[in-house]
Amino acid sequence: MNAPTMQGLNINAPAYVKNARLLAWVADMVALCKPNNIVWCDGSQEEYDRLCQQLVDAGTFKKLNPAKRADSFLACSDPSDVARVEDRTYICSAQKEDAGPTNNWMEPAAMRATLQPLFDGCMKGRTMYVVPFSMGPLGSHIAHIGVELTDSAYVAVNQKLMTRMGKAVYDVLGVDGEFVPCMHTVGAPLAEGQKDTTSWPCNPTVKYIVHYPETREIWSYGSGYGGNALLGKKCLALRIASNMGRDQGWLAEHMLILGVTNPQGKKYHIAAAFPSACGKTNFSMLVPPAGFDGWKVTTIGDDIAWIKPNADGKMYAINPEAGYFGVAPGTNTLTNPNCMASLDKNVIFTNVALTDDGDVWWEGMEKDAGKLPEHLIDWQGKDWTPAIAKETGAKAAHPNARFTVAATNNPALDSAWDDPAGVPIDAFIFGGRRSTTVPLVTEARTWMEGVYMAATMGSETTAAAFGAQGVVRRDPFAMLPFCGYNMSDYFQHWLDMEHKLEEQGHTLPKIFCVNWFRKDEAGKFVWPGYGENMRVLKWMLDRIEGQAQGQDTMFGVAPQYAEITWTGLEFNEAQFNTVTSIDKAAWAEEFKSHDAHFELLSYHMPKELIDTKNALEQRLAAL
Ligand code: OXD
Ligand code: MN
Repeated sequence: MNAPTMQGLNINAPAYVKNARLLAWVADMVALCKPNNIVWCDGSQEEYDRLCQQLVDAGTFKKLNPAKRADSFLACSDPSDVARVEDRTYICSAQKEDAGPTNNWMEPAAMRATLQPLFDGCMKGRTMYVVPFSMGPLGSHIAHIGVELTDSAYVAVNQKLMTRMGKAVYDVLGVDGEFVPCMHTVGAPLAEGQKDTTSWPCNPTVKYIVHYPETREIWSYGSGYGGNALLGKKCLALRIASNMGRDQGWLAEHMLILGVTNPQGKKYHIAAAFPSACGKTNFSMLVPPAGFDGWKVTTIGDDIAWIKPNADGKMYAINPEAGYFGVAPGTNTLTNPNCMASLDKNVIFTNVALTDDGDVWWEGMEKDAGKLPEHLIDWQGKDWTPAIAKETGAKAAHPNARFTVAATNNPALDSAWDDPAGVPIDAFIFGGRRSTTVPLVTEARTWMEGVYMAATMGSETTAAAFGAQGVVRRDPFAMLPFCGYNMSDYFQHWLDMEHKLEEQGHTLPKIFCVNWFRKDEAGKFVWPGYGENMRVLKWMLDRIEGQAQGQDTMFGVAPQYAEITWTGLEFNEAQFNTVTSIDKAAWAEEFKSHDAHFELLSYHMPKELIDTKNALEQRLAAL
């Protein structure tokens, strides 16, 4: 099809697309964006293969050596387009207060007026892909549908791996079903006859990631990377869904979901929130260590959970996604063997390095090989050798380099991962990256205390993600960049959940706070982490079963040394104290910093959280 046809507004919808609102919206967006062509994605393997080949022909994808990595590709982005752009991300609620102080805001009409000229003709010379997807198992009462219109074939193929994408979505959508419209453009229109001069078109200077919470719309301009462009993930499944959850009485959370089965065959489900770059994928694929024969950990999700109360008195969670968009650097068979096994075939890699034999490489893989490779092509297409790296500090892979892979590649995938009913949650875990202060694990004495722990959670920034290193960034519930409304109202939503659910006879999940990252005076991590986190997980299950007494501390109930299963690990009581002790002076400073955090969030801050802080401070004073 060519330009005149599109201008004639024949959108060529397949007969099986019957949703009137969808058809009208696509017609409007074609009129606005003026693509040369429209492709209605059906989600088939044939279509995936065709689009991947097209991306190879365009130079966006490099096909990897099939003997090393079957059916896999490497894409390298524009160096200006390598991560989510939080400073360009907006929640455009009607009232500024409803976006809150942690979100960028612009009045909706003003934002629409800003975006209109940018989207006008933004797809000239390009194809518009119509990408229908279900966040969550198709037809699940917890799931929601989105439709992304994008001018990026890279986005279309990533969405095939990351979501339940394709024709079957239209059956669920029917004639009048609801969907979230997700508009995406790389923001690089081509003039008549002009060809791309780059294999990663994007707009190097203008980027907008915009959410209208009241009308549940997403408009993304200028970036082709990750959460900026794969709009089902952070934009729909967190920012828009958190609004839906608030209005409809459920939770949309930045949480992994795992199953853990004990040797007697009893299974538990845990949902755990950690800020970006704190090892969520590793924890969700944990391999139990020595001393845990007969234990099994299985993955339901690695990043996002949608959790709804159920009539049986439990909260049920689904993973709205169907794949993993994980950070590659640091991943190896020591840190995450299940993940490495997931990456054998059918993977899209972005911004990792290319080996001379057509495979991929990233920092951390030398731990498996026992040595660095002699030569690579780095993510920017330059030669890389250990000598160059030593001299210039150049990284072969970008620190935010990613793999996109379907969940079904994961050898530890939970058998219920795609169950439309979801899985019942026994406990929530909240954890940040803190080299001091926050202990290895404590259990909140009450729901309120758990909400306090989550609301004040912080993480030390890593150079890779946020610039300055080692600064504590408060990241409440690990939702700072993802909560689609005022953060204090979100705290209130969590607090209200307790009362509503108790009235309905619910047993609420326990809440735990963890910190795998405490360091000793020499600056070395004390807790071994990774698979060894199983020891902490087991203590939590013992608490659920009433089999561990714990000990009361200022910040919740902590394990006694003897309550942790130490078989297979040398970790003495002194080391245990290093990761569990409560430093009075450090905590006094910590509470001051909670004050500043609550001050920032003072509009609608629940009074109960301030009272909880005062009560904890009194406990500290009494130490
Ligand atoms: C992610 C993130 O990519 O949290 O999951 O940044
Ligand atoms: Mn995440």
